[in-house]
Amino acid sequence: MKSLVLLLFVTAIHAKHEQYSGWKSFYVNPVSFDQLLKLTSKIQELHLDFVRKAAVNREGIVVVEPKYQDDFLKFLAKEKISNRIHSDDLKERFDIDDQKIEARKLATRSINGGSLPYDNYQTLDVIYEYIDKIAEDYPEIVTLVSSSKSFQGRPLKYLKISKDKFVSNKPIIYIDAGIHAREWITIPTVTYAIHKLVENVTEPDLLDNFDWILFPVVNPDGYVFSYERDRMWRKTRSLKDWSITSFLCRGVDGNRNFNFEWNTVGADDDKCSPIYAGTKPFSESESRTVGEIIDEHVDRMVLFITMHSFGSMILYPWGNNGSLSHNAFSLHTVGINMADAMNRLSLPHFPNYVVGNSMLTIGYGTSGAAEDYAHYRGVPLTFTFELPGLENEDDESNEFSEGFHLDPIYINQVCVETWAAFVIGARRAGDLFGKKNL
Ligand code: 0X9
Ligand code: ZN
Repeated sequence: MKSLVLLLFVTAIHAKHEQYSGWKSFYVNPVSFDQLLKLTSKIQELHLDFVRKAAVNREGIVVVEPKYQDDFLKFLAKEKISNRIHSDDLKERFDIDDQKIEARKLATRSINGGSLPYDNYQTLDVIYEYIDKIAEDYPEIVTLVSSSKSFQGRPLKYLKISKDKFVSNKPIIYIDAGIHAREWITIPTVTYAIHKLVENVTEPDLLDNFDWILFPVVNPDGYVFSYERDRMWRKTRSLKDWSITSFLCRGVDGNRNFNFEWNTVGADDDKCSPIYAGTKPFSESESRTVGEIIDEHVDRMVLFITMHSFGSMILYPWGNNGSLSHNAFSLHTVGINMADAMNRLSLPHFPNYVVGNSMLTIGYGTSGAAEDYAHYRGVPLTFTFELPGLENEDDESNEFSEGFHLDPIYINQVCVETWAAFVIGARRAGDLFGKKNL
């Protein structure tokens, strides 16, 4: 029976990811600023997707559709930009990833029913059922908020977790995930944090001393689209007008849409770009909802973390120009505390976390980002986490499992180590800024 199910599944998934048949991804390594500029403008010209952005002497990964592959390789040869193949066929890669999710489902079914949101990459329905159930089962401490909607009308659900319904003046910790649709590994880390705060409490001080806002799927439309239709989808799914380009190129990069230095650097005016900033700041209800939470709670919010992947990094402001905020010392030391906590629990083949200014650490500037907006509004500690991706695994079938599709067998590991970072981050934030509103 099991093998029949698997056979049916394998047949079904072969029809999936068809649009990526023949697509390849390449490592590219510019060694001078001139090469980097030329590479960036070529990528913009062809509307290619930088899966990982290159910097001078830092290898990036670019996805190239079949019709541009010759052109792109000729360009790299002409400019003498060193490169090597990363994945030979994206569709094949994604099919293997799907099989891993299914295998994980089978493996976890007998243990926990196979539908825990922090045990596998689950459908939005499974994740939302979990959020609803937690709110239902723990009404004393959990309040579900779902008043705003995504572009396609899905509720944007977040949980307020508090021992006294947010009435006292406790410092607030905010954590979100899934603003970038394809960064699936981010979502389990936040549902796991909910589990640890409510269902399996091992650090009771965290609820005694803080109120929490946990928003596991900021961009549900994008998540569903990347789950069902296009694994590489990053943006929201909004339509700007009724023009053909609007239909062909939907969505806005949620992390370019915040009202901080909006659309000034590392963002694009072009609707078809993966880093399109939108028509105006907060044009997207998804980023606007995050902005509203920040604005409403800024007086008490001491720690703001937005989860992304990948690269094993903890980033802090300012991401638009690499300058440091007045609070850089605290940002850096708390960042190091969190990275240490994760590195200590990490697996030998996981990269170590690095901590630093967003722009200087990722090697490119970006504007309109959540982390910068929250800090600009007055939250003292704001971070972007780039969760781990594995690149150099010996197992050949894993060559593309880095990045957005970390093998589901590692989800639990990432959740556990990330939770350790949240714990120390919260406690340090409490020590440093817990009295800011009193
Ligand atoms: O580019 C981004 O939005 C983030 N990286 S990702 O690969 N997940 O897309 C990093 C944003 C950090 N930027 C600022 N804080 N400005
Ligand atoms: Zn991201």
